[in-house]
Amino acid sequence: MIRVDQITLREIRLPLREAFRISSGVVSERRIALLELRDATGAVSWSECVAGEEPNYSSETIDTAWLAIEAYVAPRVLGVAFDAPGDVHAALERDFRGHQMAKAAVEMGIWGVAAEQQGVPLARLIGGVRERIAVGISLGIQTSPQALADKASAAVAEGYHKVKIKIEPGRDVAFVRAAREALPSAELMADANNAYTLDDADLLAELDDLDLMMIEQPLSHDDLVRHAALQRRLRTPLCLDESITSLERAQDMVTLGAGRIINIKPGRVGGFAASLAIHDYCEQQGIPVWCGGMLESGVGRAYNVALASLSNFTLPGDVSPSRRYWAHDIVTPEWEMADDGTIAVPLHRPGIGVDVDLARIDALTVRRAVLRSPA
Ligand code: OSB
Ligand code: MG
Repeated sequence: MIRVDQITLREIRLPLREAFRISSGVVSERRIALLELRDATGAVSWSECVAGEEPNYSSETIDTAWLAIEAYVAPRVLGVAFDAPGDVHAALERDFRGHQMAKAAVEMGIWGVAAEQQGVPLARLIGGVRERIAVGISLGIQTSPQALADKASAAVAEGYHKVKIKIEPGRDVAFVRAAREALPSAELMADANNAYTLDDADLLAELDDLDLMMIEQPLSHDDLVRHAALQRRLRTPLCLDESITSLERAQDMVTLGAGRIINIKPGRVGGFAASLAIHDYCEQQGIPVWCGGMLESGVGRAYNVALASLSNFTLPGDVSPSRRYWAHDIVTPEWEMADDGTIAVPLHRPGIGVDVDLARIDALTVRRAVLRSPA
């Protein structure tokens, strides 16, 4: 049984070490919503909302998520006894459309609290089987093909198992080709964040010659049908990110042939229960999955690392170590990548596996709200 009685919401501002540019926008400082959840037994866990400042990835932003959590999500869980954390997702979906990132922040936090309460590592609670996870890097759009090739080469030298290259019209084939020429045998992929249409199929087909692991979400953020048409034209597997917002959309992808790989971001699908369901479905269907990232702080990263320890996460995730993003992370220990390009799943302690640096978080906090169960 689990009953959360208090959620403290905070917004912090955390500057990225370098600006991150994708086809739909650029971010240089993350505005991050953090949640501190406390249950009736006194167990505490932290979670993170991955919504960005602008609605360029999905319709959610940190500001819509803040409102949704305060007004709609928290009231559905505060003071409510759930048999298990896996029951929260259904309670948040009933007559409540959208706001997946807001829901996920609370739902995942409840998984974190459950792990604390039961005295088990989060990865064990959800059935993780790996002790270490393979790490990939996501490189933002660079100013020139050479700059990209240099960054990609440095990443491979550091041990990264996969290099994801952000592309957009005008910065695509020549850029990816430069990386491929610099790294003939590296695992490379491209991510377009919806920057193309089916009219660009000939251009995207040129990427087929560059031996990519996959091309991620080239077409519209909510599209499946056109991706299916494009997949029929390409040898390279398509991977869907933005379009997969639920188990049902994953099933639709398979039914339509809209892609052959899924990037699971728990924030995008409403949390861990939906992530687990998509993972299990994909495993049955022979669809590999990997864990995507949303430039999370060390708190959100803890959940991604736990998720990526499940058996069908067979491809390297966008789960870079803390120092890739931040001068100083907000957790101790920081997330570190070993020379072999892996991160250890924290299995030696209960909960999410890291401590938050509360003094630092207090210093970074720009707003705060304490939400409690009705008396
Ligand atoms: O499309 O995967 C994406 C970051 C923000 C929004 C969308 C995406 C990304 C990334 C970052 O690729 C991956 C990471 O967190 O390292
Ligand atoms: Mg993506």
